[in-house]
Amino acid sequence: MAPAATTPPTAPATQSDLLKSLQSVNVSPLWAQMARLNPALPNPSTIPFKWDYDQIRPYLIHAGNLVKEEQAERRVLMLVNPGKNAAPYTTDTLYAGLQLVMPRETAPAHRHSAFAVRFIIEGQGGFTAVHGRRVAMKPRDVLVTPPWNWHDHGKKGAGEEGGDDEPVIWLDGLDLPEFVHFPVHFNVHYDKSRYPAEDVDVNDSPIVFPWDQVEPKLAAAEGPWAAVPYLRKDGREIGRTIGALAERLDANTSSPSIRETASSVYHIIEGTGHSVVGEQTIHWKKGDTFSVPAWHRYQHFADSEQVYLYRFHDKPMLQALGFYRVEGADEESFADVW
Ligand code: GTQ
Repeated sequence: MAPAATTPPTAPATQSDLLKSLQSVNVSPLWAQMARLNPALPNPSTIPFKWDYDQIRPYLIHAGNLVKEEQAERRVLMLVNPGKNAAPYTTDTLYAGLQLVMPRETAPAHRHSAFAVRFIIEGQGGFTAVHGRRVAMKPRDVLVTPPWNWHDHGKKGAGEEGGDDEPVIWLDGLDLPEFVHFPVHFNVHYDKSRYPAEDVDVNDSPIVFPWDQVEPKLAAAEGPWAAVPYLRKDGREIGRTIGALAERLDANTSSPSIRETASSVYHIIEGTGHSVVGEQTIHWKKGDTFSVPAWHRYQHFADSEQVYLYRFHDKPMLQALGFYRVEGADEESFADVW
């Protein structure tokens, strides 16, 4: 059958008539939204912000008493950036949360597309089992959970070797905001709370980055500021989306000032000081966590004692996509990130 003849539109007399008629054929003029879609500068919605550990910790403990781990699946207080006012945004591309496991609990086994990197803040006798290999979670160590690996977390109680009555608390870093754009996230529950696992020494595990190996590297590095990346044995970043570093900043010194398209979440391992992030000055101390949105110039300043910082960022993802830029560099390059 021949297609039905369409009535040719009458020519609109004005731009405003044109705009009105475009809706009827489900198109929209780019020229009306060019500045929004092709902005002159990166324009993240999140803001520089600090989460105060001493303020948040009591609520985490209350949650530990009121919300059972099986009920929660993961007992986490998510660090919600006030610029977005919604999870999972700690920066526009990074999610952070404070996770708590009580003695003798199990955060049940699951696996998902998202990548996780965890910095252990406090507590003895914590452990995580990743795809059948159980490793200890010691304060200041960093552990990763690669995508699609079964994982459950636990904590030994009083009377168990290495356990006590205190909780274990760590900072989770995940690439959850990416799955808002790529709605391809799967989370599968294992049919038992623990995936069968054997104990593995942290020094023999590719997913653990013990602090006692990182600290000597920071000490050996020259200068008042040093950064040591967490890398896999073959030199690759810990994740395809997320990378992480430990930084040392000597007393009364400052880090280089940088403005880049990567965003970061910083956590204070040790010491006090402040950071200038964009227009804001953020004062911090041990346990605090703060956000550095994309294209906000940032620099850290130590008070009168040495500082250790932990940082995770989205640079691997931006570099893979060709979106990484630092202000003042690569101005003349031709398609080198293509
Ligand atoms: O430990 O598996 O903070 O799945 C958010 C989602 C932690 C985890 C989070 C998760 C986990």
